[in-house]
Amino acid sequence: MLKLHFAPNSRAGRIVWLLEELGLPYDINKMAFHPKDLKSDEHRARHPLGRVPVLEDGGVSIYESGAIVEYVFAKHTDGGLKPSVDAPEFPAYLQWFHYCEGMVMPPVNTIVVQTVLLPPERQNKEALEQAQRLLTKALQPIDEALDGKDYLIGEFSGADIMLGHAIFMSNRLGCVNDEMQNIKAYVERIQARPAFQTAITMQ
Ligand SMILES: N[C@@H](CCC(=O)N[C@@H](CS)C(=O)NCC(=O)O)C(=O)O
Repeated sequence: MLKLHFAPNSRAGRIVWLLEELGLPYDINKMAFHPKDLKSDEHRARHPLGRVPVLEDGGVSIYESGAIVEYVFAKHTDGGLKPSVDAPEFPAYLQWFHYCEGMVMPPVNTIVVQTVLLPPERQNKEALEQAQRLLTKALQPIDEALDGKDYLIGEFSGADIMLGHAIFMSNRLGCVNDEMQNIKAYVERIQARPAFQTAITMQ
């Protein structure tokens, strides 16, 4: 049985969403988003930085949300929610899948640190504003790519589980401006998916 190590309001939600979309059974270890759980010796043995998500599968233990999504597709599905290598959508699938952690999450991380995690006296207005500008720029091409499409490559795919989750987070942080109409509609579409609702309400 797959076992997901989880904390609420984190990237672990991507893996709940994935497993729910695929209808795969799994056990879940719910931890608090707090150093007492995440930085415990027990959890550091699973992830050296004490982060989530981590997935265990028999003798396998794997971290990095994108790697976990690809692992689950390869090991537990017949192709998964991804186009075949020969499909015209395949390059776009790869691009948006990796754009998530590569381009969108770095400024999102800074914004979370500068608004939620640091006490007010240690927050840096310049760092925050720079990250907000960077995120707005990084979201622009996604808004364009979604023009006339329900999901990033047309059909719902693993790229939506990665980048859609990051965009949902960005929107919740108030970083999707009203001109990005395609992204706004995309967030609504994602939020209407039952598997996403299960993931995002899990505590
Ligand atoms: N690139 C990693 C990032 C993992 C990560 O930073 N997870 C955050 C939650 S979203 C975490 O565990 N933070 C706890 C901490 O920094 O102490 C992934 O995609 O899995």
